[in-house]
Amino acid sequence: MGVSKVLNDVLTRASGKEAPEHDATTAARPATSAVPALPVSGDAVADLREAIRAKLAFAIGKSPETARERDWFAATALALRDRIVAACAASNRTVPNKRVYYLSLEFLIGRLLSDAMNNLGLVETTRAALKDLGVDLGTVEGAEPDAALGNGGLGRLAACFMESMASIGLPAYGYGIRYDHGLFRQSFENGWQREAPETWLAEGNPWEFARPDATYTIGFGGHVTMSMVSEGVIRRNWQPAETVKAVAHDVPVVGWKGRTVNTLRLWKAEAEQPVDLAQFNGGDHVGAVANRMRAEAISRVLYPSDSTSAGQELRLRQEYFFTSASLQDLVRRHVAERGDVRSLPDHAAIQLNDTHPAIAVPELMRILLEDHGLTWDDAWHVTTNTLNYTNHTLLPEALETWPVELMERLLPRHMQIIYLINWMHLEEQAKNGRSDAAHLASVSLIDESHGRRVRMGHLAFHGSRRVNGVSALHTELMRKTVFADLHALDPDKIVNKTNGITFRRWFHNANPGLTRLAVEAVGADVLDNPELLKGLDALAQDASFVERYAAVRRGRKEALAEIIYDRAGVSVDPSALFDVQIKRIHEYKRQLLNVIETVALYQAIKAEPHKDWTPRVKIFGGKAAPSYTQAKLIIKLACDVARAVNDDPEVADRLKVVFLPNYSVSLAEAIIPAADLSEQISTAGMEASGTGNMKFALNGALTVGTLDGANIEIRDHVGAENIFIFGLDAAGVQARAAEPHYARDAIWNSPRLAAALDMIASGRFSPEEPNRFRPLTDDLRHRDQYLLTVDFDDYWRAQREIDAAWNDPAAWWKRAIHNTARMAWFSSDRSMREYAEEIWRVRVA
Ligand code: 26W
Repeated sequence: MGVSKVLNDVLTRASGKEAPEHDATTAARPATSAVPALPVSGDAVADLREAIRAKLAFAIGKSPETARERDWFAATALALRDRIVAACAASNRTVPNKRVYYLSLEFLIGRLLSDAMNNLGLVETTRAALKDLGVDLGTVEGAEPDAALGNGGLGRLAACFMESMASIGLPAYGYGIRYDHGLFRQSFENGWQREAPETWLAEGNPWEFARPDATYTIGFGGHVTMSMVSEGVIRRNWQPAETVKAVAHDVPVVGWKGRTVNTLRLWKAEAEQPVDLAQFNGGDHVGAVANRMRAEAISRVLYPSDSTSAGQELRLRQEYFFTSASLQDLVRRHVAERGDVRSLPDHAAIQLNDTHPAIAVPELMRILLEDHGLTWDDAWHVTTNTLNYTNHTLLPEALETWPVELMERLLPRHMQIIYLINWMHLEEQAKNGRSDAAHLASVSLIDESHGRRVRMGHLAFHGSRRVNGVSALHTELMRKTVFADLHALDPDKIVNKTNGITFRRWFHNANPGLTRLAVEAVGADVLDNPELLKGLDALAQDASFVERYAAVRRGRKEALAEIIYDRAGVSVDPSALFDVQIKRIHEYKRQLLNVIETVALYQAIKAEPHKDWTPRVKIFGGKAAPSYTQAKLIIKLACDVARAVNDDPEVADRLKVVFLPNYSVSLAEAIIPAADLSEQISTAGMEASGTGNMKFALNGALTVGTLDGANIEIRDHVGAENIFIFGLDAAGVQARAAEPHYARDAIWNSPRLAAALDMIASGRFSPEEPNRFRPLTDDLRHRDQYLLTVDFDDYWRAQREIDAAWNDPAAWWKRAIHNTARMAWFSSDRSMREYAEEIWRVRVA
């Protein structure tokens, strides 16, 4: 791949005004327009045009006259996939010395077309080829459904890591589940969240290759037999009662400049027998496929809850299904290439994305013991030198535990192995003189305190060589809280790896205008090396640069205003301050704090309607887990407040409130470049890292945030004068939470907060059901687990400071530019290099 070609391509694309285009269900990508395009080779355009035409005819079976947008998308994707395969053949010529295997139950990928075009340097070529065919690239991009195979932060991180590994040339496989239905589609019915199934595969997936030759058998249930293999040596063998097939589906992941193509291998569950013919012939047509339905249920839907463990049998089946298939696959590859399974740690590093694949510990042991005949000690050595575990949350309700009884029934052999691992682990404690009951109870893999349950975090920790947190603060809290006792036994095991984001998606593709500006200012090498963004610091007060920076933002705000009008029916003024909170709805993320501040601001405007208020648009987006009643009520409150505020003529354009439905990766790509203010307001100590915070700051939004997760490191990088920090820090939260009546006292001391709560509780926003929001206000008055009341006044102070800052545009843009200039460290390329060096011990070119 010619480097200059890729640069030309990005340079051309990253220019000009973006016009929004979108279909009804997903956000469109910004399309460039009216740009004096750099010349793209006529041959390349003609070649691609003919390739797309051929795909449309021979793979889709459509003519240009009958093709729908979706058909053009599929034809374009197929034509580009051919190029990826060609690059892949080039990059896979030699067996790498060591591979990374990233096991994750979630990959929140979003759309792939712009990623693929950008990394292949074919955006302008594709645009020109489609134009020849009378088709607009932006429209084709808008026809791609999001691959929403994840809930939120953890799944999106896995997607960023996959792209970065390919871009820095790290040989890697991602392993996950090919869900038929990704994260549910959200709509609002009178402001109440409604969920509908998501159907991204309804018309197939042009990016994937089905690999029926890579199929494994996954067992469930049954019993364990014993046999004497030689004098005194007993081997145990699992005889599952039920088996399911895992069939590989590969999605190629092409890195920057097409250098490396890695594979995301997603497993689909299939029945061994598609139909019971005897039953069918006997007339029981439904019963004949019951077994098949039961097997296929495993890869049917993504569990829509992040941060609370569902604890259901189907979830455990999903976890074991994909973990076992992945381990069988990688062990088979290793043995085929290297002959001896004992050298696995030298050639493979496995990363467990949270505890969802923690069953890998006993499963790898089982494979090594039963299928490869290793001794226990050898198997344990291989396992604990190959596995690593990333923790993404310390919230107690999110820490996975499984009832021993369920594990014994579903995975009897694994339960035996876990007992043995635990027995040796506890024996070791006794040998070291630590046999006191409290210590043993704390480090045991089995929690005996409320029924007997397997602690998956402890299991993953004990079976791993390295365990990491995802921000400096989070890692520190891991050492001090949940894993304190395990940490003391092995103080080098926990390491920090602060999260990152891929700049290709979240800067170059999502914000081509700003990228073009950066390229013009500091040179095209910035596309390869984001550290060069530092050069923008010097331009933060250069009037002409500031003007262009502000113009790019203005263009994106106008585009977002159209989306807001289309989807929420609210008309907003692009010159107002766009204040954005987009993320999963969860009490600890404190969307409710933002809504209550909105109500207080509404009251203040009503009290002094002639004051010079800073015009604001409050933009919310995010999904609530379907069973999370309180989160759904917070959405309803935001919608009810929005209705009241937006309809109040006295408020007019000074305050608008919008809840955009069906938040997604592609919608985020449209919102983030248009944001002026980024809300990162979780209770300190509760957000492990956050990654949205990084996307906003990179794109030049200023952050209002607590000293939580990676916000702390963002402040360290952008400078305290370029971020608005408020509220208690993690230590302050811990201290205050121990005080009795902290919420009552905080409300008593804040007339503004009291008045806002009273207004909500009075039914002012829900006249048809005055007590609707009492569960929210009562909870704040009596419990307030997330210390919203305690932080309210300082949040209000910070927001008014922001109002004032907005009224000094030169100072505002200076801060924004410093944000963009100083965020390079948060590239996921940096995260992946750190993992490679310090966890995986694999060399990166
Ligand atoms: C078992 C149910 C369940 C499902 C998902 C529990 C917990 C999870 C995830 C660990 C929740 C999650 O997405 N955590 C987020 O991970 C991001 C990537 O590291 C962080 O940036 C976020 O702060 C963290 O909340």
